[in-house]
Amino acid sequence: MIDCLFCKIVKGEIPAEIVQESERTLAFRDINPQAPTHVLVIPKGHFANAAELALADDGLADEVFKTAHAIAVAEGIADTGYRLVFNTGPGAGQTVFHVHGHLLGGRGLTWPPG
Ligand code: D5M
Repeated sequence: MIDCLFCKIVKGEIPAEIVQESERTLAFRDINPQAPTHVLVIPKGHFANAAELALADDGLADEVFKTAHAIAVAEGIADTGYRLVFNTGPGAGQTVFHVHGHLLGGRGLTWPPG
């Protein structure tokens, strides 16, 4: 999608701190981190949100989840605990409409979220 920020990161048109890349997924550090580890995990293909991704290609959703967990292990936060958040829709705080999982950890995380 032409005007999608995360599609531009996938194409290398906008810089990002890449954490992990596979044929179909990309993970990079959030520009405005909310925790010591705050990584965004995305499919390279454009899907507006988590529901669209799961309906279109649930194998790809699986890859996104597995990628997030592998990064949590690599960052040393898998054992203490981490949060994987998919804000879905403006009412939930989604601002970039290319599905992304926020992988958050490295500090105590309270519940409920704001
Ligand atoms: O989350 C969108 C997230 O995207 C938000 O936490 C900031 C992050 N963001 C925005 N621009 C960039 C760039 N250029 N690099 C890395 N991270 C970025 P949402 O759930 O849609 O509110």
